[in-house]
Amino acid sequence: MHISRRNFIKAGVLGTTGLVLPGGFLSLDKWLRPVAAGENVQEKVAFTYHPPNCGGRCAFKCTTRDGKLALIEPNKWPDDRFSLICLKGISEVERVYSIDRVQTPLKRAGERGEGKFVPISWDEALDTIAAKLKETKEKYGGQSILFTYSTGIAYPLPLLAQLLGVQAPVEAGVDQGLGNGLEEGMGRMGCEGLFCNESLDWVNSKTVLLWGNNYLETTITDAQFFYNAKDAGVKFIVIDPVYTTTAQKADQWIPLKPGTDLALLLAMINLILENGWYNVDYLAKNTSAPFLIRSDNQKLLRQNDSDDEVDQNPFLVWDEVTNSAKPYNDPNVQPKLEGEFTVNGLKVKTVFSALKESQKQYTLAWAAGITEVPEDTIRGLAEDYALRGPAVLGFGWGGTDKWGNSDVVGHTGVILGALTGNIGRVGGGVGVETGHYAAWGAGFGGWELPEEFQLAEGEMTTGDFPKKPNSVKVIINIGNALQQHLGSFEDTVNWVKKADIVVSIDPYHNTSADLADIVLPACSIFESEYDIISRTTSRNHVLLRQKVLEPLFESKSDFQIEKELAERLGLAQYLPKTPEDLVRAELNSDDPALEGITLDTLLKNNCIMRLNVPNEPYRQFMDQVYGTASQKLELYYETMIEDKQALPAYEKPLEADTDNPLFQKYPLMYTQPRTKYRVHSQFTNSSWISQMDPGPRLEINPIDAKSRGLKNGDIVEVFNDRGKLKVPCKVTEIVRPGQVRHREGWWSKHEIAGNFQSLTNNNGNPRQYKLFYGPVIPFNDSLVEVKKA
Ligand SMILES: Nc1nc2c(c(=O)[nH]1)N[C@H]1C(S)=C(S)[C@@H](COP(=O)(O)OP(=O)(O)OC[C@H]3O[C@@H](n4cnc5c(=O)[nH]c(N)nc54)[C@H](O)[C@@H]3O)O[C@H]1N2
Ligand SMILES: Nc1nc2c(c(=O)[nH]1)N[C@H]1C(S)=C(S)[C@@H](COP(=O)(O)OP(=O)(O)OC[C@H]3O[C@@H](n4cnc5c(=O)[nH]c(N)nc54)[C@H](O)[C@@H]3O)O[C@H]1N2
Ligand code: SF4
Ligand SMILES: [Mo]
Repeated sequence: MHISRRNFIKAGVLGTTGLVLPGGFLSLDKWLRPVAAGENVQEKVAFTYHPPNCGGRCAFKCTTRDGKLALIEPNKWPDDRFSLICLKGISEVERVYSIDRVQTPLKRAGERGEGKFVPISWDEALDTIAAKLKETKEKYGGQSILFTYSTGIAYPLPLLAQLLGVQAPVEAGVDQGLGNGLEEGMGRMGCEGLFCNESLDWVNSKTVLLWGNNYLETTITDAQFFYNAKDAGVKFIVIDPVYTTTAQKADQWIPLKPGTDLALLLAMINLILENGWYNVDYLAKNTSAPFLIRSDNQKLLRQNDSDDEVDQNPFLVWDEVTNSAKPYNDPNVQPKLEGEFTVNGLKVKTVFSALKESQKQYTLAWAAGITEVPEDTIRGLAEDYALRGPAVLGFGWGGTDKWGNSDVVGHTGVILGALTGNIGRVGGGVGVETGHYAAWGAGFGGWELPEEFQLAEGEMTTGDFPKKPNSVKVIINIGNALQQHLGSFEDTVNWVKKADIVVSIDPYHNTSADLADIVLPACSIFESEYDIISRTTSRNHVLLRQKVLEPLFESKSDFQIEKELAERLGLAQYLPKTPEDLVRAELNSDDPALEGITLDTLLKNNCIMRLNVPNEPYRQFMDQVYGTASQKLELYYETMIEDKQALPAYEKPLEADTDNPLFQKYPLMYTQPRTKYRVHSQFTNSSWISQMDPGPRLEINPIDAKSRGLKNGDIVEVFNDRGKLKVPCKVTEIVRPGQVRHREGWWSKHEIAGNFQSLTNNNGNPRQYKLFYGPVIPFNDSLVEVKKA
């Protein structure tokens, strides 16, 4: 039987033709009819959490009636402030039965991307995949197989990938641009160098800068902490080109030209330096500001010229007492913050002096010209940040992270926090402050595989695969990693088409599934063959996921799919037998934060317990011990000397820059932020939510609309050399002249033509290869033009 994707959908929407279900036909209207409570109705309650990558992990109390999901309510957290749910969570009651569910294993019947499939049995699907994995591994080695995982999936453990020794990069290429710059200075300590203080701490601040951060939509169930702090008199300043939901509720909105944040941040640094608004004690005690830069090679001066570790070969500082160079960690030393000195005939100067010199050029007038923010506003921003008391520099991830100069933006954050002493401070914090990620954590156990099983070395970041020659012949796509994740849709499609076989494992038949040869129906988060599904940690709590529903249609859980593949490959004996075994292994840990938290106590406590962590909000680096070589906050990045970024220097965007010759052809900057209505590409298919969210649209300023003869609702073509997109436009002053906005996540079938990724830049900054996470995909660093379609 041939089921074309289009007919499949039509059948469902009209509700006239039945859907193919195991054991017969069931029409959609009957399936969706809610089951009311009643004497003969079997009602059950189970607890779970919501895992999509909004980061929230809301805890759900789910009621089923006669095996159908009837009600989702917030579960009660020990810290009751988190007992919330958003509209996306509530909408799961309907979305779980969405017409977009993949119902049976499917095999491609037409061209790749055409969307024609025929149903096949699980045995045929898994036999085919297992045989291909075996054959490819034997012929071409482990690197020829790529397992990709989307963010926030239930069972993201690459155990089978590891058993097979294949490539499995987890999420490389997104959310790491700022981190490249922040963690170089703060160190890699779990994520302490990446995330700000928990927003529960905002009430202790005086000023909170939400920088390219639409917190009220992207951290929606923590919005209360924004309002609590506001009620306590905290000043909120939003720096965003768009008049966002968060900007509308803040005390001040500073709109700037997209991609020019670096100029604003550098001018703030310069103002703080020029006016002496910095904290001398903090700089001398906790940072590398007194370290000495050698005039010969620009490296930091150390005790000797060897490559020995810092404890053998410490950095030197200039000691005020002895007037000589001394190890920075000598307890008697009183380091000078400023000055030029001669050590063994070599001229050196302090990092702080070099910083002062290098930042002088970033004047108010210069920054105002670049950012289009008035000089007075920039001055006010720097004053508020430096002088009003504890201040937060809370970056989002959808703004400055998604530009070619994101690492330098992160670096300026480290410098600003160091100058003002706002890192490791109650009411302070510098880093990412979105998606509920800043919280106390714990050290969990895990499932140990024998030593001989190791992942193959990753060839490149996920973002690079579409553009660079690589060994990949088999792509196992667990969740919608490709269509949604990566920039430049056409590059992604061209790359995927070169593979020998592509497998999509997802509950929903999205755009990526259409690019696959075999599509496997994964269980939704509510379903499993097992009573216990998984565990997670969020917002200082441990949460457990129970089975709520039996697997719908012919779906199988990710765990089961992995297990059945492993069985065919003779590897199943190494895997946990059930997800419960895995959860028990994870909870088996010496970490005092987990004391008393076992599977049994979790079950007794409705699947949610607070970690044994302090009652204080999580705050970064309160001990002022950093994960860097010197354990200090390091301001000078030796890895970046050749790139002239050892101290932060202005760098234009890669593409979306008015001086770029391409700007003459494509004069609009293309921004693709998230929305409260979706989590990336998820919930596009929630019919409840679509009653509020009218669908894809391109937002354009009245000035740009007028000059192109566009009026509200016109269908426009958005285009650049990478591709095009056809979509209705909305004329609105929310976006600046020179900028257009399309919320990310819509699937190709929701657009009139094209895909929102058809236009996005996937050429990362080559400089970032030197940095820990490699280049970030600069989605926002994209130019387009718009015309009436
Ligand atoms: N243009 C542009 N692109 C971007 C960004 C941008 O700003 N602009 N942002 C980037 C960022 S920051 C991120 S984090 C990524 C997010 O990119 P993705 O992580 O790819 O985003 P999602 O749409 O959340 O994808 C989740 C997919 O996994 C499936 N899924 C959910 N749960 C399960 C499960 O339990 N099992 C299986 N098998 N599948 C499951 C869902 O159905 C969905 O198809 O996108 C990046 N892409
Ligand atoms: N509801 C919901 N919540 C989510 C997610 C989701 O998909 N849906 N995804 C989660 C994930 S994976 C992430 S990464 C986070 C992201 O969390 P946020 O960073 O809050 O995400 P966005 O709203 O995409 O981007 C923030 C803002 O950056 C602005 N921006 C764009 N370009 C620039 C620029 O050049 N300069 C400045 N200053 N601002 C700019 C945009 O206008 C936008 O308002 O959200 C998480 N939370
Ligand atoms: S989408 Fe996020 S905020 Fe909404 S219910 Fe789910 S976890 Fe909570
Ligand atoms: Mo993200």
